[in-house]
Amino acid sequence: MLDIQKTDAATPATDPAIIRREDYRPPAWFIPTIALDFQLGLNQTVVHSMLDVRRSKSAKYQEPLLLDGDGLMPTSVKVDGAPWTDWQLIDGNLQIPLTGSAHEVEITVELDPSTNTQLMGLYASQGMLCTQCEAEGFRRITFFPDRPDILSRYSVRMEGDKKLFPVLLCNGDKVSEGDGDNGRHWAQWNDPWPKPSYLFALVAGDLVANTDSFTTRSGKPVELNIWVRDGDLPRTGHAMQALKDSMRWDEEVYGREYDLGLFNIVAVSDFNMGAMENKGLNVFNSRYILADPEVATDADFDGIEGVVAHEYFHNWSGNRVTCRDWFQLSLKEGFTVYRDQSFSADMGSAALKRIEDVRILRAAQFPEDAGPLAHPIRPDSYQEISNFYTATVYNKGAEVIRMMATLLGAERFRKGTDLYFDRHDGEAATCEDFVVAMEEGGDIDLSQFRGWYRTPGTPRVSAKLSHDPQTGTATLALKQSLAASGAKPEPSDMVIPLKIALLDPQTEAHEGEQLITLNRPEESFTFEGQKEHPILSINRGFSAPIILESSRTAEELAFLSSHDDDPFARFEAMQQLMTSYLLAQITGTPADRDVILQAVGAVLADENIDRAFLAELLLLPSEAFLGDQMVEVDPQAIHDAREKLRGKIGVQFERKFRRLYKQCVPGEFSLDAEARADRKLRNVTLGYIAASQVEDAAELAFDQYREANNMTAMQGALGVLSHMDADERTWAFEDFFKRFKDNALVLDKWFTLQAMSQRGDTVKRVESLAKHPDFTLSNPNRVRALYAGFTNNPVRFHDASGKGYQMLADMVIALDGQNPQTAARFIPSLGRWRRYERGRSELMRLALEKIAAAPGLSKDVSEQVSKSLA
Ligand code: 0A1
Ligand code: ZN
Repeated sequence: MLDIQKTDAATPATDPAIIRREDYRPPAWFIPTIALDFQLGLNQTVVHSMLDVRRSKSAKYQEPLLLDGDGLMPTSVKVDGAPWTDWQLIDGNLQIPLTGSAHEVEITVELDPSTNTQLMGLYASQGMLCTQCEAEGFRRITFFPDRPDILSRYSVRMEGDKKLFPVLLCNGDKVSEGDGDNGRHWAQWNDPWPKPSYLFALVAGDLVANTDSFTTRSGKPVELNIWVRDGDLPRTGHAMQALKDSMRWDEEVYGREYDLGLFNIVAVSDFNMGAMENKGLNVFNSRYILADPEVATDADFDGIEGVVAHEYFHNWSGNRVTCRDWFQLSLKEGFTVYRDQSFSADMGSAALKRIEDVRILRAAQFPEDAGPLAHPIRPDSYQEISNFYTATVYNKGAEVIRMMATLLGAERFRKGTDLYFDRHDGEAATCEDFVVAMEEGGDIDLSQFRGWYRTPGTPRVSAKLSHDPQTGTATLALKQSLAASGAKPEPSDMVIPLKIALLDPQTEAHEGEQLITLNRPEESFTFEGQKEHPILSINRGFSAPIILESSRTAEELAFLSSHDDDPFARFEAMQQLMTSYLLAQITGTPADRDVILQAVGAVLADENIDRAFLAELLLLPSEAFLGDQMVEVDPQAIHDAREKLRGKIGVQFERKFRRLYKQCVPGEFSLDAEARADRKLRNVTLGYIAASQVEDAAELAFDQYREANNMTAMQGALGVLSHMDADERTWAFEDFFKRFKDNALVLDKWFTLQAMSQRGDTVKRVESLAKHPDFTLSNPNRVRALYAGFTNNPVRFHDASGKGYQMLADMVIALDGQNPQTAARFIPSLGRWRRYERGRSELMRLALEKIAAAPGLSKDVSEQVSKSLA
């Protein structure tokens, strides 16, 4: 019987279903194998699936077979070879009442990839076809129980026009191929490893490959391909090197080998996220593959290395051991981010990498954890899972794994991960499984530590060090507290591992770093043999993701900024020193600027300092970070205070900055640490020279732009020029556009740099850039280039007129009709409205209300908006 109850799965915005972690039930049916046939076309693709369905022995009831579907209509259904009419569509899902315990179910559907603007499921991008299935995209390709705890063996036949799609790729190994009729050809792919549907991928297009090989440590050869469009091939070398380095690193550090004879990566221009770890066929946003010095900055090169590694590492942490349900997302993501961070630290400078990781955590995760969208790294409920690919699940998740690694030490941590991989290989596991493996492998009790999995919010730790000269005892008094979003902090009992050292103010040395663990609301630690009041170095290496409130004086922080031997703590001391001063300035409290100038002078005079590290030490805390420290944010006041200090530092050390600027003159381009450090310091010093308002600043920046042989220098110069009112700015931006208008990734930078300008006319400029012929809502990279650039520009996005908020709201409403996932990612920048001063707060709320009132909102946007307004 054909009974179509509802084909349009649009959920009413008022009553979206809430999915809860506690409601998890094991599947009633399993699908051990699936055979798929794709007749590919850009406007019409016919998908035929053959499912071997088995009723679970533990299923209590005679449950019908329920297959998820999203926007699909079957054109044919067969059961055990016979046409079958006893099915219904319920909310887009296909229900088939079956009586036996094993059946063969065949379903045919037709898709139009060219109209798939959500970029989930099978879609067309620049003439090629590709898929994105995580988290729930497979149900847009065929009817299937689209949940990660159903693991199936896939065999896939794909057929299409040989001219349009000369390359046909899928997961696993290509077992056969051949020519068909009418200029068509086909390929048969089998993946020997059972996998959840979210790891399925298919690509068909006119692509060329950078081909290389890798021999695993047990001697198995692996063919490596990076597939790109013709012309992009010369820009794939860095990604290939990163892939080979990752493969070797995972063998050496985690004992994990690759498990297929082929590893394919495909770069696509239209992609909602960074990349996707589909088994044996990673699909990447081209931004994380393509690089050469002319078009990519050093940060872009690092991004490529990190993301290539991340996706590769998922082969074990995600694919071989996958997630039972989406509440466990941090099981694969937190762990894999921790793994890619460790890899990048090993490939380059561990100190710089840690500073960068913490910067990202503070910029993206801390605000999330303090706002209306806060959630634990293992959430308890969601409406739309796409909204939970967050900095909390990824980056705080990584910090939680890092803390376990710290508590266990390298050797026991490795025992824990070995046990985890061996015990759960081929399974869909939970975060709890991971913690149990750590406990057993590492011989440790993590009962209390589990608090990190269920508690949202960033813990605050106050630290006070006192000293008794009579007994030579130093006492460190620690207190911890936590706040639910917006509420007052309450005492808490998280397990907080703190690396500390006590520095002797005379010798500038200490007697060794110690790991102390705070696991009560309040606790004191005593240290003997301290003749003088020592200087406290705490949370070294950022050993715990907390907010530290210490009673250290400006002089002590200045001392640490020169003498702490832990690079992160040294950097942190300088940041803290600058932050305290700026916050005092903003709120009109007296504060000593000289101590900062002396600290900056001291690091500038340090002969032994690494240039890249010096550049980090010189950077002022960001405006967003300063705002996060305030009860009521006034973006203009923050901007003014920060610019004033920048100007003062610029003037005070102008000669020194000019000297350094000259010393950092680039030679032939190289990616080695020295050359990169020079590029970094050169850009930072240029920024300070410009901040000192000297007459030749624009000329200097323009010269740097013109003479640059690499994008790091170009972007640095443009960044400085972008804020100026000078002809050089106009010339440089015009020239840049002309030069790079055909390179989408570089053109993205052109949009971003202008959206990030501090100039008073930026709101207007963004408005006109949104109408630029090269702007489109159809390409997520371009949308992010303009609007994420703009929302990351605190002083201009928060223009007192509220125009910036309105522009963003209008864009979100327009984009939501096309690509809800990407649209929803812009809500958090308005969602922090409660933190702003009254005028802006009200305008931000009104912008959210406007979005909330728009008809036909997606589940993605409505979840984020309603939570933000609640
Ligand atoms: N698992 C990927 C992230 C990812 C998630 C969802 C996507 O849908 C558009 C795409 C990618 C990772 O962590 O790399
Ligand atoms: Zn990931």
